[in-house]
Amino acid sequence: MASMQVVLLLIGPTGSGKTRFVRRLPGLKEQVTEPDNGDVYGPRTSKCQVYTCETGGTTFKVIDTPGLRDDASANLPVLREIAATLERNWLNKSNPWVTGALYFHRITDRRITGAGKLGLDIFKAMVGEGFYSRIACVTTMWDTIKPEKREPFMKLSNELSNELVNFGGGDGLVFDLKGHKGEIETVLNYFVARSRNRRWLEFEREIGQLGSGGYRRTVAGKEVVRKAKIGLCVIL
Ligand SMILES: Nc1nc2c(ncn2[C@@H]2O[C@H](COP(=O)(O)OP(=O)(O)OP(=O)(O)O)[C@@H](O)[C@H]2O)c(=O)[nH]1
Ligand SMILES: [Mg+2]
Repeated sequence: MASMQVVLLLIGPTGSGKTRFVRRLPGLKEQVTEPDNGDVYGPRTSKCQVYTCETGGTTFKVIDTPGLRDDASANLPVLREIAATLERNWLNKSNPWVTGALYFHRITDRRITGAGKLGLDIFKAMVGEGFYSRIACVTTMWDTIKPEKREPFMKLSNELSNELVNFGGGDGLVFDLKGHKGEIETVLNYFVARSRNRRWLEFEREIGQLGSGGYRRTVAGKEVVRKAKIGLCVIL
């Protein structure tokens, strides 16, 4: 039997730790060339990058994406880039490529508001209901909080889990990354069993039909345009 391939899409606000997650992948084949200058707030990844890693007999393709932004309209180029990457890397358009999706959130942001909430809404729109059993959240920055001060942050992690469950996100699994050895493998392994059957990520299915140029007409594209209009109304 051919060894199985798990393809994971990383989505989340800028600075939420997607590229750092990639850096920690076990058995990573490519080098992460982006510098990590430790600046939590500046945007860094501007192009999607597909990384390969092999662990436990499974090949993982991990798609690092540009971060989502507070300003809704700034997310359209992000969707365009993801759409183009999906289209470029597909082996066969009648078969989905992406088998799982992860939403990243910096736990130190506390509330799931602003870019966090907007990001989660875009994520929901991208994955679609049929894919809910193949998503999970990752929370980062735990190592910056003293263990005795973590309790309020645990509540936030539960809130995020409830958000996932509320929109039907499988078991609402949230991986709190605390810097422990083996925690990245745990995240990867979660998706191995879940990747067996064919399931379409909504955004991928739509791009298959519309072509990557049709990204604005996807559910996620429409959601971003709607949010951008609301944002403009609030400013006016
Ligand atoms: N201490 C600590 N720093 C982190 C953690 N996650 C991310 N960072 C740092 O925060 C900064 C932003 O992290 P990135 O991984 O580049 O964030 P990103 O989600 O890829 O951001 P974009 O590429 O803009 O979307 C980097 O300097 C990381 O080293 C974490 O869990 N702990
Ligand atoms: Mg990045």
